[in-house]
Amino acid sequence: MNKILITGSLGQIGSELTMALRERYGHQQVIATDIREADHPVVTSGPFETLDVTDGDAMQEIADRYQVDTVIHLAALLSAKAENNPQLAWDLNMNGLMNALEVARKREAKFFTPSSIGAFGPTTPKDQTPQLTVQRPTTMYGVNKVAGELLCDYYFERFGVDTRSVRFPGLISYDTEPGGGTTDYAVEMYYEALKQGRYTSYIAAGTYMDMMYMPDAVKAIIDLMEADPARLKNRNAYNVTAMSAAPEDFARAIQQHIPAFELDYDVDPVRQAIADSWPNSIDSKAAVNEWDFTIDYDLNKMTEDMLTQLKQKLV
Ligand code: AKB
Repeated sequence: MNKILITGSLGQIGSELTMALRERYGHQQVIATDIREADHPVVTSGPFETLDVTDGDAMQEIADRYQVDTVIHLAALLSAKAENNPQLAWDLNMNGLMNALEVARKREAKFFTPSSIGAFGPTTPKDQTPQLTVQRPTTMYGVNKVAGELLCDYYFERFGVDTRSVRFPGLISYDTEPGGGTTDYAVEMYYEALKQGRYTSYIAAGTYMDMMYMPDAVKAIIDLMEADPARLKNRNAYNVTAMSAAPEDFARAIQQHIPAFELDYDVDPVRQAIADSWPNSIDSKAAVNEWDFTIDYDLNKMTEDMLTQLKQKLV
């Protein structure tokens, strides 16, 4: 990876991945793009271009101008927003992905895009969901993710594009808030614990989903992209997880630092239905076996770091 193009670089993953890749490969080597500009080091610490990923010609022009050899495609609409506007989700998530794959094909570039636990559905085994299993999601986001996994496999088999992907769980981070996901409640809980000392969850008690702290997610992307291709059998996309947790588990972890913190519930039927259709916990053995996937943060270690970082951010 010498010249890396990132789409959605100001989003939740992109804002941290861009900075980590610039530290690792050099600031001029990572070309950040997003549909908007923002007051963020991603825009000022290296090359930045505005890009709407549904404009394939514009993406190709930027990739050619910078002579990129790696494409990391992150721009996407998350699950709850996609459910509110399924037509827009299809356009952005599928045509954006197709454009990014075409750029990778024409430039003979390496390719990464994230899939999600949203690629599973109600008929998937719920606990320790295997790498290879039933994938019949009931959300537009899930349909996009399964189609995306298949499209990435197709580009690898048909055109030899070196496509790689992981099925991310809910990602928890303090730099950039997620927008429009089902697992966002966990991030909101940390913010509200510090701001208000309380949080009202739109996801019901007892709803388990996989989660991961952003430093582990960034490490997973870099480790997978640097992995020996000869070891990669599953490619698109590997199950990865750090914990399986319900709202009350986050509350208990927060209460160890803020004893008066209170959690109550006002369940949103749309996002609850999405959460109920996803696994309780997934099995990441294939990622461990094929590219040595590891994590550094469990729920308690993540909670301690999140609260420390957010306290500094919120003063
Ligand atoms: C979402 O909730 O939509 C995302 C995801 C799990 O893919 N965080």
